[in-house]
Amino acid sequence: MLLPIRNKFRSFIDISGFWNFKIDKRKIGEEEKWFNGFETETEIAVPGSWNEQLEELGLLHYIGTAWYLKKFFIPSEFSGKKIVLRFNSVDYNSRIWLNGKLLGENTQGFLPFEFDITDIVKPGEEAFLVASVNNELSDETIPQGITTEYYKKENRLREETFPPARFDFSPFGGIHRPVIIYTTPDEFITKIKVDTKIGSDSKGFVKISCFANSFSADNVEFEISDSNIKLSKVSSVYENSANTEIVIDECRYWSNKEPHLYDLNLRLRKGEEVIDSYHLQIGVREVRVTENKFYLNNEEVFFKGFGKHEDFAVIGKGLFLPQIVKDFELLKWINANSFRTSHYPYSDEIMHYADRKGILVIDEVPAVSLDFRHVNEKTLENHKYALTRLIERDYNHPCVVMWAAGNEPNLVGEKSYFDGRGRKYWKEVFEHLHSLDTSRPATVPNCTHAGTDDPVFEFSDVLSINRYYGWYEHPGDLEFGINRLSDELDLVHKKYNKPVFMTEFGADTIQGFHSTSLQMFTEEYQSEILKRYIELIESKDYSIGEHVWNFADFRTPLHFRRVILNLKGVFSRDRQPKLAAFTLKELWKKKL
Ligand code: BDP
Repeated sequence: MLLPIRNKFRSFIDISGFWNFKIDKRKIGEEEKWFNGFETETEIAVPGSWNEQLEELGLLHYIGTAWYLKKFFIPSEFSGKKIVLRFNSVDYNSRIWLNGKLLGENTQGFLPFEFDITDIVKPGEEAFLVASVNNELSDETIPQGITTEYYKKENRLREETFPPARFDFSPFGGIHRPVIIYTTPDEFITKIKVDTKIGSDSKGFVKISCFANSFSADNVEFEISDSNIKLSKVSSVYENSANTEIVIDECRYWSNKEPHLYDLNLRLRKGEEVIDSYHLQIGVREVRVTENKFYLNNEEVFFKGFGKHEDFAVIGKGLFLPQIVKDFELLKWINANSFRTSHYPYSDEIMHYADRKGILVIDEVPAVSLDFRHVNEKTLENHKYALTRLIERDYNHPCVVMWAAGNEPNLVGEKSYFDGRGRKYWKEVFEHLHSLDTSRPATVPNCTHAGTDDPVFEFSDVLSINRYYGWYEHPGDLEFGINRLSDELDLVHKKYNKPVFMTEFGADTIQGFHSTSLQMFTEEYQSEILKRYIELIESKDYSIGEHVWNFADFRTPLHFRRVILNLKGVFSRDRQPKLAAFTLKELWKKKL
């Protein structure tokens, strides 16, 4: 599934904007055939979550179904082309109708999905699109859901949040990324896969596979260029694909220090006649891990940065371009070089921006806090499918240097995780992941409950550790917390002989709270805890990185532990720095 682009053969329109909107608490919409149109006075902006936009209608914590309707015009120029409807992401489940006809459904949030609508619409005429969107989660979905009943059954009443969630971010609902109508020629390029390696004498090796749904194309012309070079090769199409390898002498490798991108142009041809073309930017680079280091192009990398969220006031999880610019400027300002897409795939726009700005990304699938009492075959199947879809979308991004196949399994310490179920599960997940990509390492951040015997460590290439000693455990007792962590890191490295990455640590902090002694929630406490963790992490020669939790404050479900937001941000939700931001800026100036 390639990103829609405009060129001689392809075009698109973006139908984001105001859409008609109607809540369906009783789930009567399908029965009453709302897909043929419905009356409402409410409008909603797409992209954007419904929660904060329509808080005044009682939707701040709404879990359920809502309907969207948009009338739009299919441009006359789309005539004679194949026409595709693409949602860049809808959270979490959706069913889509066009002109009253059911196109299908999608159950993978945070990822794009499409429908061929050529036979349903007429260029030069209006069409109407209806989506029923539902943000309920279950044992089988990725991420998993939870209900009030479970808290009771599991005797965890004080952990119950509103709305119930297995994870610590608001389960916002809505059409979160743009909705696009795009065209391709009848015979067209469907998929491109780029693999790069670096060689001796500054050589760069670029292997490219081009897939096409073409019965009559003869060959593909592959062209790599930048302001200095232009290299091209032609390969025959055989069984709908063509492959080549292009060697770049004096190659400018992509790295966080110099994120050089080459233009890759592909031309699908009948003889000499071009029938479709596609352009993308690629970076030539290679990553690998040893037992205690992470290398990018044979140079050691130490990761400094954050776990983030897609979260902002009013727009919720909706795509908001100014925020991307701001966040990347702040990453640069604070001397960070990386982030993790905790706890789900981020927008295409963010991934491309990271390619251009040289920010290293750990790309995470939304398998957050899996509870193994409730994991079943279907959960595993959905998990693998989410990985397939993520890797398909992001494979060609040079910024993606590692996959996170999940986050904090066994968060609540269920015993069943250790009875062989956890091991069997992760074995399958990692085998699946490596069958899709052998060029990048993979990991799953581990939590305190799963501890140093976490079965996920056996399969992870990097041991990712999330710890909150000095906060959830040993609150206020930094001394004890740091010593405990030090022992644990040594133990885990010794046991598995793999590099260690501290993927989460932090403290909730209320902007403007200060004290002369170390008190939780003050800006001084956050600053101190981060400093002490960083000193410890950097004292270990097997450490490859430190990601502070979190980049910015973000909205969570209601719970007495949370003052509306998770306040572990180094920046506030509106991106103002707390004291710790200056501490990190100073500390990160020094390292590598
Ligand atoms: C970790 C989770 C993260 C939470 C964080 C916290 O990975 O999603 O937001 O704790 O509690 O367990 O702040």
